[in-house]
Amino acid sequence: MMSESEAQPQQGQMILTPFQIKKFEHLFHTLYDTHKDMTVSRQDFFELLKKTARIRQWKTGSPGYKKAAERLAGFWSALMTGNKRYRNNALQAHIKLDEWLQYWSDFVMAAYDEGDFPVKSCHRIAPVSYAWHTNFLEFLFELMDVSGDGVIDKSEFTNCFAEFSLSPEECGKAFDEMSKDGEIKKDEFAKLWYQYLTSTEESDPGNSLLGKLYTPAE
Ligand SMILES: [Ca+2]
Repeated sequence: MMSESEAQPQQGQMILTPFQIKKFEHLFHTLYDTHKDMTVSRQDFFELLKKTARIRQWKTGSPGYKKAAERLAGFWSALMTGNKRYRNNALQAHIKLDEWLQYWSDFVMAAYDEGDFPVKSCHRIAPVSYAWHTNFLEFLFELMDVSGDGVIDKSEFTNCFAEFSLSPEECGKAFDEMSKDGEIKKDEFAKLWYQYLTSTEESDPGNSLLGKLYTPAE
């Protein structure tokens, strides 16, 4: 019989199920690799800033734009710091898909350890902080809530994800699966993301967050 410590997966071990891998690939392609060069790089975060400015109609150099630029630069830097151990080349200034998946596999392991959102860090071998990601989700929520009433409605959701090439039909369908009352509150948004990032249950509503799952060409 294995002891508990022997049975536990270790950092660096791939624990994602095929369904979870599909979700993290979809996240990579939809929200992050907006340049479509199969890596996540600083360029993608510049692109995110442009999308942000368009969604909120912020002019370059306006206070909203400046704050968004600062926050996005912080997310990029924290992602690169946390992802360091997963990159083969220390000088590599971008993240490849396999490095991305291993990073998130350890995130999911930490999430299972903590059992709730926000997932703070993975302590199994060496600490990796995920605080940036919790802040990134807060950023996304605030970005979407154009009316500023503290909830996301269907048109706000659709307006935001149009920038990420999701069709209005796809957004409407995703929104209906996630919300019964026509709005998504901040705590509900966090819960949906937690499902997207960790759930192995295909029927969980959070899996609809980024529309239909991207299927790589066979
Ligand atoms: Ca709103």
